[in-house]
Amino acid sequence: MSGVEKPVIYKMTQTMRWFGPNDPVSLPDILQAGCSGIVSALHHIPNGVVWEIQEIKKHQQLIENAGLRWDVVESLPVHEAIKTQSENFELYISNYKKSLENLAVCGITTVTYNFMPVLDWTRTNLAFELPGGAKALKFEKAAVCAFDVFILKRPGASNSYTEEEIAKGKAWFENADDAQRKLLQRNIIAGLPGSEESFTLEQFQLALDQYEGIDEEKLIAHLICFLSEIMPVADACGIKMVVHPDDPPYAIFGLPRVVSTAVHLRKIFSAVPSLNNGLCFCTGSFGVREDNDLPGMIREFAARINFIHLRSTKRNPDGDFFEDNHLEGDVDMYQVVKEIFNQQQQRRLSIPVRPDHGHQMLDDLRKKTNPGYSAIGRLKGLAELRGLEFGILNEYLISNK
Ligand code: DNO
Repeated sequence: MSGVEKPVIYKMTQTMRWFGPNDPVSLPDILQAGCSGIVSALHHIPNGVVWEIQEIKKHQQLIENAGLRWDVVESLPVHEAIKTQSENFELYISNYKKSLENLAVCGITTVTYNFMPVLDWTRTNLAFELPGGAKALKFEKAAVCAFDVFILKRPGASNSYTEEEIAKGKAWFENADDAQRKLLQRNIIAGLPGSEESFTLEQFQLALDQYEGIDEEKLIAHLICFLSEIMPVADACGIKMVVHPDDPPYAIFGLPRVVSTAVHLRKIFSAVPSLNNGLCFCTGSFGVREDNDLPGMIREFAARINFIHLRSTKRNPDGDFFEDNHLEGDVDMYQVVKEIFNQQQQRRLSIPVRPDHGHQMLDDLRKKTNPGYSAIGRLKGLAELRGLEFGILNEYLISNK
C-alpha cells in the first residue's frame, strides 16, 4: 500500500430536464446522453396547489425505474399573487411551504423557482435559422416593441422605448403579414416549455395590470418577504432554494425585474442570509448583459450556487440575442467552467448542471420538439461541455502533480 491517498475530484453532476411522460425525449434517451440526474417538475399540478407526497413519489418512481435520479425540481412555481402580494397570497405561501416539506420527505432537496412577473423566459423567434439549417431561439427587441405597441397596444407602452426603437418596432409590424404577427404573439404569450402560464391577448393585459404601482423596489420587497417566510421551513427540512435569473435580464413590457444582476443578488442574499437561499446560475440568462461578469459572479456567490444552466447567447448592439453554440457566443465558457470546477473542489461537492437548451438540428428538424429542449442539440451541448470539463480536470491534475 502506498499510503498516498488520491485526491477526490468533484465533477459536475450531469443532468437534463425532462417534462414528464409526454416529453418526446424519453428517460432512456437522457440516460444514453450520459446523464445520471433528472431535472423535472409536476407540470400537471396547477400553480399554487400543494404537491402531495403521493404525486411526487409517482413521478420520482418513473425516473428511478429508468435508472436515473430526480436531483432538482425545476420549477416549484411562485404564484402571481405572491409576487404582487394580492388576495390570498398568504395561503399560497403556506401551500409553498407544504410542498417543500413534502419534497424533502421524498429526498428531493434542490428546488428552482423564478420571480419574473407574468412571463417566464421570453423569446420572439423559435426557429432562427443558422448556417446549415439548424434552428435557434432568438430575442429581437424590435419584435417585442412591435408586439407591445402595435399588437397588444399596452397603455403607455411607448414610454418603454426610445423613438428609434419605436421606429424599428413599427417597421417590424408593417413588414409582417398576419400569420407572422400571430406567430409572434404566440411565441411571446402562449408559454414556452416549462412556463407556468399561458395567455390570450386580453388575459395578458389583465395580468400586466396587476403590476400597476409595483416597481423594482416593491417587487424585490415582495421577493424578500416570500423568502423570509419560506427559508425557515427550507432550513428545517434541508431544502436548497435556487432562484433562476430573469430571462432576458432586464425589464420588458413595463414590468420590473429583480434577479438580473449582482446588485440584485446582493440585496436578496443579504436580506435573507441563510445559505440555503441560493442561486441557479444560468449563464444564458445572466450572459445577455455585458455588465454581468460571469466568472466574478460565480466567485462571489459560490457558496450559494447549487444548480447550474450552461448555454451561451450572442448579442448585437440593438440588444437582440440568439442562442449560440454552447462554447461560442458572448459567454466565456472556458472561464465559467473552470471557475465552477474550482468552486466544486473548494466546496467538496458536485453541482447538478444541465446543458440549457440546444439547437433543433439533424433528425430533430423533422420531429415535433419542445423549443430549446430537443434531444440532439442538447446532447451536442452536453458533450462539448463534458469535453471542456475533461480538459480542465486534466489541466488541474497535471498542475497539482
Ligand atoms: C427556460 C428555463 C426557465 C426556468 C424557470 C425556472 O428554459 O430556464 O423556464 O426553468 O425560469 O423557474
